[in-house]
Amino acid sequence: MSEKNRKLLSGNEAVALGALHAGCALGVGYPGTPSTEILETFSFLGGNAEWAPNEKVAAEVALGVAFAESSSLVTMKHVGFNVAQDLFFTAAYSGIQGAMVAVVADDPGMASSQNEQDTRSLAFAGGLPVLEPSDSQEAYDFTRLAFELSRKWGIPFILRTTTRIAHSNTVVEFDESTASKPPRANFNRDIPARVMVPGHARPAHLRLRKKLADMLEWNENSNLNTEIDGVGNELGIIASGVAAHHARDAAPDAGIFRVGFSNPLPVRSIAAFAKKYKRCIVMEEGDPYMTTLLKAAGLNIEDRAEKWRFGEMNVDKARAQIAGNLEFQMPVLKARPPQLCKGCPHVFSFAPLVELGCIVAGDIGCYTLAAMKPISGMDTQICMGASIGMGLGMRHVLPDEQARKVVSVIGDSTFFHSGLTGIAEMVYNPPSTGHVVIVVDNSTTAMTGQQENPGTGRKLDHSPTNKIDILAVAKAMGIANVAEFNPVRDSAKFKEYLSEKLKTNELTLIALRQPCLLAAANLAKMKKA
Ligand SMILES: Cc1ncc(C[n+]2csc(CCOP(=O)(O)OP(=O)(O)O)c2C)c(N)n1
Ligand code: SF4
Repeated sequence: MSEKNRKLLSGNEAVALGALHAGCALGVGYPGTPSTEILETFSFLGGNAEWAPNEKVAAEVALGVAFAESSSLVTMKHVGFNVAQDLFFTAAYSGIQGAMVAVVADDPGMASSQNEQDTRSLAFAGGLPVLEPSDSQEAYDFTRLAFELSRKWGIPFILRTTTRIAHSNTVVEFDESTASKPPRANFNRDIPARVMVPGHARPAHLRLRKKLADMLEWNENSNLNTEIDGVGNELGIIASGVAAHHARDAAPDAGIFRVGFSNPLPVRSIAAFAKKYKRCIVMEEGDPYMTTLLKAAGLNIEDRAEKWRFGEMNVDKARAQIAGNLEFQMPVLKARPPQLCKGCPHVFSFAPLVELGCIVAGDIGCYTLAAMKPISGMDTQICMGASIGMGLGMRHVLPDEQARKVVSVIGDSTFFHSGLTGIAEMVYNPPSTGHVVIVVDNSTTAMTGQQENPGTGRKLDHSPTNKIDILAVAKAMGIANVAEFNPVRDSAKFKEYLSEKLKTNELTLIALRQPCLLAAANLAKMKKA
């Protein structure tokens, strides 16, 4: 192996390289920590990559590529998988003619997310096969394999990573001479396979279950799952992802069964492993996914205490689980609470809302930090795009005086992600007191590291493209009043306009436009170029 084929890569970089070498024709996704760097790296390495407005659209584009016999990568964070779920559950039925790999990055411990759901549980419900790499080498190898297996079985494959896998650097060995070119695309008409009306979907569901059964047989003998013999027969640990390495460090003498292909779970092989040990436990980040399935299959493994489902895994936690030490506490890092940057335009956008005593139905982005002290200017935040619907719900039921104080605040990227349908609801079912939506447009997707979006007029690689005008869209959809202010320079004018519109029963959308401070220099450079 030559030196140039060994690189220190993060899991995300390894996935990007794996996709490139697998001959991926198009990478598409929506940013979200800890998955964002995958597509950026894929593009940097020369791959064809694009940001979609949201994860569902990204998955739709990727499915189109796979229907056309080519190969696609789609990336998202765990909550993005919820957005795309409608497509995935039925794409598992229809199957594909090419290859489609979805990388879904989970965030156990919620370093930068609103929940810590486990993608494996959702994939299991949808009948979607899951691979789980445990380091960057496996992130590279499993990505390449996922493309092969997806094409072999004719189904989208999920590559589930977690924060440590995505962001830790480990050595990756690869052989560039084995890299494939993107396959030639072709479309063959097969209406019953791809038009999922009930008459076609019923046999498609049977086909999916048969495919999963066949895949399970294949997985029982696959080398994606590895077994390390223990010293003696006291303890056996069944583990996946990064937890497998922590298990090995915490109990070097234990036997380890590392699961790399976790849906369909190779229960028979695991049962044979478990039989060799007096005591068997399961170590996994997130839900007791494997624990539940293995116990349901009658394996003699220990119950996993509820405590171990919260947060990330590390060696100390692995030791505590082995010892059954329920008193164990993960050390709390003394970090400064997150704050908006000094001089951030969002600070200026929220000041008038606080002064006017608004009830703010908020959304997700840098501006969510306006909920923190000293601004304390946001009252709700649940998931992307929810600000508009939640604001409307409150307007519908609150007494007149309170209803007139409700505004929805949403960022520019979030507006295109899932705010447009909220606007449709607002026009279709307007509250009797009207409503006001404020789009805090800082010309970028700041929270995840300054990605482009359909409102910036630039593509993923920052080259120019069509730009969607938020005010024109709102006007075209039927919002009576649209206006634009600079929140820093026109603060007084904005406040006056807002307070006037809150008194009417009309629908209003206000765009507050001032670039993110951190992005300003880049934006100026791109404008000049
Ligand atoms: C479904 C989903 N996808 C992705 C994310 C990650 N994420 C949170 S906010 C955000 C976009 C923020 O951009 P914008 O609305 O423009 O606000 P800004 O951060 O620029 O203020 C993203 C991608 C998420 N929380 N949920
Ligand atoms: S990154 Fe930009 S949008 Fe986010 S807090 Fe800093 S200045 Fe504001």
